Amino acid sequence: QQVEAEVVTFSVPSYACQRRTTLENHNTVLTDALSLLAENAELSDEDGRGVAFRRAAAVLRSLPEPVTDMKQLRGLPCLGDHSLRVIKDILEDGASREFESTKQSERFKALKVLTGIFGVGSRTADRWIREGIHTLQQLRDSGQSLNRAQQAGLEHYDDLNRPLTAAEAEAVGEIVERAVVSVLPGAQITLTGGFRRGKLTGHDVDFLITHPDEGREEGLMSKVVSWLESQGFLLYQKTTRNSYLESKDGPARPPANMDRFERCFSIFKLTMEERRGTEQPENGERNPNPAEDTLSVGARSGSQTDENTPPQSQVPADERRHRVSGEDGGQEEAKPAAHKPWRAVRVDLVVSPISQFAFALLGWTGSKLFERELRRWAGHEKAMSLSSHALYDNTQSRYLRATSEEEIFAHLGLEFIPPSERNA
Ligand code: TTP
Ligand code: MN
Ligand code: MN
Ligand code: MN
Repeated sequence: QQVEAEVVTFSVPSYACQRRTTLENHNTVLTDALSLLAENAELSDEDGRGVAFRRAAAVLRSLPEPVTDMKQLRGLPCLGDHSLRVIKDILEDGASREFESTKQSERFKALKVLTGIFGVGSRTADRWIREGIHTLQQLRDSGQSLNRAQQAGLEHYDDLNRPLTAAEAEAVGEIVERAVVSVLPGAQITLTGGFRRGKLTGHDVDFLITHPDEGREEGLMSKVVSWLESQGFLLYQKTTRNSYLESKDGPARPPANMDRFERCFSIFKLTMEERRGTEQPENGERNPNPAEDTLSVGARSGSQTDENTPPQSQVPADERRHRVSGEDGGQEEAKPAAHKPWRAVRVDLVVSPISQFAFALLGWTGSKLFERELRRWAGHEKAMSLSSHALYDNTQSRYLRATSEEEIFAHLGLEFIPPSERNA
């Protein structure tokens, strides 16, 4: 009992959207293990298990100090038997068999490599694995047909799997700003996603675009894309038009987790340019390695396949498909990446009418678990439906308006959590 009295215990609310989760993590060994098991579950189409591991990891991530003893976990939410077993193995034996064996498994490694291709989801990867394809080279040699997104993903694989820096995100932001200002003066662009949460690196850069006069944003995306294309900034783009207003069931209850904004999944070509004044070393010397120069105009991007990648089912049947040619692949790989004066960068653009802007901003800032928990809180605790478009109160049978994120949290009866504390 005395020992027990000395054990530090924690008190943590159940929903991630009730907690402040910064980037500081005192339990990385545990959260890395649970996150990998979550990823493996998600890649194996076991979403329920995936969410359970994600929630458990998020609880540990929110703790103010390292867990050293299982007793400290008493009373904590979201820790199921399976997660507790993994944590116990690590705390008491120094390692989790399940984590180690999953990480080393051929199947997991192949799923990671193949879904690391932009445009390839877990189902496609699974089909390829069943056909004996485990590596990029095997894919290239296989003659599998790839859609346009997958071709671009394979071609820019290394760039898109190399983390982006905040400076690179900023450089992309300047390009997007130039594009938006050129085609619609007065339009506003806001950084969303991980970089808005203060992450130091990311797999893509996410932007939300709007105009203070409702309706002026209509048709904006195609103009922005045309401008970017004309300036040579785009290696790939796929624009999906807004389907919110015209949908059969809308604008009644918004769907749980899909939004229907006009959006563009793209790959930018970010070129190395003169380093900007602010980033020059004090002695004014230039970085001898051009690959480390600040990218500012031309191309920058990077990312992996993610939720934003259109699911296979959404790829139009008429989309041009190409056979992978082993020879082409070989040539591509032979290119000396180190001397390439640009990099590919994944960029997501979303256009929202100003009336939905606060919801879009909240929905696109993440983290993904934070978003999921906000919707769960809204539904289970408040009888409301939250989407990136609107908040519907099922009890009052009406939409609740909001012009800021703060108002949305207030409608939901939640304390406001700033973006930097949404890193659940
Ligand atoms: P991501 O860009 O996938 O993730 P991230 O920016 O948090 O992290 P990373 O550094 O890996 O890029 O997603 C950003 C947010 O966009 C995330 O909260 C989920 C949200 N989002 C989608 O990804 N797809 C959608 O269809 C909708 C509606 C939102
Ligand atoms: Mn601390
Ligand atoms: Mn992102
Ligand atoms: Mn994104």
